[in-house]
Amino acid sequence: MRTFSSLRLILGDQLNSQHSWFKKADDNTLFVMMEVRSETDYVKHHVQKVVGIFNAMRNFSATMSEKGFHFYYIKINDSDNQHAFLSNISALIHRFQIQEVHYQQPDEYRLAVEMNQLQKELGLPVFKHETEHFLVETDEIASFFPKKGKSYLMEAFYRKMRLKYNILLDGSKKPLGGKWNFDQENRKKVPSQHHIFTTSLHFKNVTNLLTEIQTAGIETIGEINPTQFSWTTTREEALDLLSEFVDKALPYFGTLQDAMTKQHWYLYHSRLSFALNTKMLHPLEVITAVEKAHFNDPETYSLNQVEGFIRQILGWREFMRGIYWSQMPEFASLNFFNHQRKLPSWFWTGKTKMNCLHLSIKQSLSLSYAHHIQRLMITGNFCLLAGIHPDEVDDWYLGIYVDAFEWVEITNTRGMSQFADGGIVGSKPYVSSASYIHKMSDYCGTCHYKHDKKTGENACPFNTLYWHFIDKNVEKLANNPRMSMMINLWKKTENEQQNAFLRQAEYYITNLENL
Ligand code: FAD
Ligand code: DLZ
Ligand code: SF4
Repeated sequence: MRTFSSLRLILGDQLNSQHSWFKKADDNTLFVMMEVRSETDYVKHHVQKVVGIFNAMRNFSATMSEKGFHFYYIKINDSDNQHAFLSNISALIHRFQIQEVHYQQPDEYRLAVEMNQLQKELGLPVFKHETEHFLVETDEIASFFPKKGKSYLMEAFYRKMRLKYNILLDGSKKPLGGKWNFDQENRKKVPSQHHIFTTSLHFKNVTNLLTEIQTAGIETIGEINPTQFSWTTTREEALDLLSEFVDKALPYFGTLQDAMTKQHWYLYHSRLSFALNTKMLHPLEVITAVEKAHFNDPETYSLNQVEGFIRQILGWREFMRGIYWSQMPEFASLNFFNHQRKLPSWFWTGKTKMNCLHLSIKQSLSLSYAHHIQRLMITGNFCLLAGIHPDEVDDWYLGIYVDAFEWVEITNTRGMSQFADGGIVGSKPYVSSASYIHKMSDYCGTCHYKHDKKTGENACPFNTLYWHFIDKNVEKLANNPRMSMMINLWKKTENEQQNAFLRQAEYYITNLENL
């Protein structure tokens, strides 16, 4: 009977072939991966997310096995699968006479707690390791984010990270171009004559895997075309996408980063989040590829495109992880505005007359993807203005997006988008009326509602829900300097008009299902 002295567990989002565990193959170590119901069922995931993760996990196990590492892979329908990490590991310890267990720090609090129990439950030495993925080490987080409940400024964090990794700096450690941030140049709508020339989709057939998932009875949301699955599920595919992104999309990324259009679902966005979050790609290799493009050809890859992109990964992504680990578990139940409403059922069908929501939700259901501004300023903006309970909003986001893992989902959703943390992540609530959506998209033109109408029939709901939100939260937002202009404007609005706005908003709120 074959034995191994140590077992190394690899979770579905730990597909890091560059990890020091894989420097050299040895015959005493058994790497273990498993498809388990405890992970497929903690939220109802989009079907493409489950397929994507299983497909990427299987590819990883196969590639590393070819390189000589011993892998034990438990598939979803294997008869000995006990569908939980602990019980599957226990069985393997017995079977292979394992003497010690190793795991990499999980990215989710829920699993970190579970893993902390392993030693006690297994009665064997258990060792925790870094994932070697993030740019702030786990034990460095406390120095960047020392206090619970405190507000943090992403911009200050980002500058420290630029200095730490020497990114886009000149010889005297000053930011290239004399500015840390080029956001002012990055708020353009898609120009009317613009021809979109971006990355392409590369399809693969996942029909057999989908059948296995269906046979297992896993409940999912959303749609899939199994012969045209487009998410990258190997490191090679992810590297190809990165290189195509740099060639084709990066030259426009910054300028059109906030734009929304019916013409194209990802526009100049990279679609790299799934590969990054499952660790097939390292954030620094993405950042350096982008920085290098600027150094080699600063005209094509101007600073505003490149800095805008790098900030998302070196800044926002690491910032969100730092917030997550410094604020959990309390963060998961924050509800600053005490919002209590349920999500309208059309969040699972896209059947609403509000065109921006219809398009963004439909796209999310069919592709398991929406870009940042669709997530923040369409669905997120609506949920905040409509007073939806942050738990409901979190569950929806955690389930629907292929890149959704709690550390980056909850900080973006409950924090940045719902301001349920009262301002730990962001310095003001991201709310807007229809004017922002009309300015940044081509959604309003064919909408049932009129973007420039505030009251009466067909008035865009965003317009009065916005003022209703301000009115309801005047006290809560009174000390927020970034909200004072809007609060003052509201206070100066004549009573009669205020009442008309509030009546219209109340009507919409009581009829959320029918919007
Ligand atoms: P690009 O626009 O090409 O950006 C490049 C990369 O930057 C992304 O791949 C991502 O790794 C990183 N990035 C960009 N913005 C953020 C951000 N705000 N926080 C962290 N990383 C960022 N991102 C997730 O990875 N998982 C989530 O579950 C998630 N949930 C979100 C929920 C809400 C309400 C909002 C407003 C944003 C959320 N984001 C999430 C952030 C962002 O929307 C996605 O990272 C992005 O849309 C992924 O698509 P992309 O790879 O094409 O991104
Ligand atoms: C999201 C997910 C799903 C759907 N299934 C699995 C699985 O069967 N096995 C696994 O190891 N991981 C899965 N994952 C990803 C995990 O939930 C992920 O490791 C945690 O969310 C930690 O970030
Ligand atoms: Fe959305 Fe209002 Fe524009 Fe319609 S009019 S697309 S509901 S912002």
